[in-house]
Amino acid sequence: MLLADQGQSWKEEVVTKETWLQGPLKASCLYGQLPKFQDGDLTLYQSNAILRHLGRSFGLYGKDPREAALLDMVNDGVEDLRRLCSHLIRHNYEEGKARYVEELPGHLKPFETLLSQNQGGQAFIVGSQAASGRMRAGPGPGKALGPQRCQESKR
Ligand SMILES: N[C@@H](CCC(=O)N[C@@H](CS)C(=O)NCC(=O)O)C(=O)O
Repeated sequence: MLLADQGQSWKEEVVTKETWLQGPLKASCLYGQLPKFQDGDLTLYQSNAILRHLGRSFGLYGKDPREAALLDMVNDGVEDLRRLCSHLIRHNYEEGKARYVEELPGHLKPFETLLSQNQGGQAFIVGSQAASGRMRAGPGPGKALGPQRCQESKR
């Protein structure tokens, strides 16, 4: 999403479950997981590290260390929510979705609070320009998460 937003081109390699289960690709990944991101001779794993790298590269990581810290806080909050959603999808979808939807406003509240605290909700979540804080497509209820949904990306 960040690359598209920045008008960048990239090559995306979608890995099928069949390919993944063969093993060699998994064995070649630093943490045995995707996504993998290649930017020239830099190879990165861990989606948030990839996001921060792109954020810094495109000047989307706040104007100073304070804004960067706030962006980290937002990103970590989104990561918590993503994990909750991921757990629901993988382990407890049918029984857990009603409660998840019911509790979602509470989970989104911190982000609304931050937005409302910055220029009366008329600006961005941090500072006065778009930032990288979690420009990552997270799974929504009903979407399957598996290796086939993870990508290897090359900028
Ligand atoms: N902390 C890692 C987690 C990556 C992750 O959970 N990858 C999953 C799919 S999105 C994966 O590769 N699963 C296959 C496996 O573990 O064999 C990140 O944020 O990039």
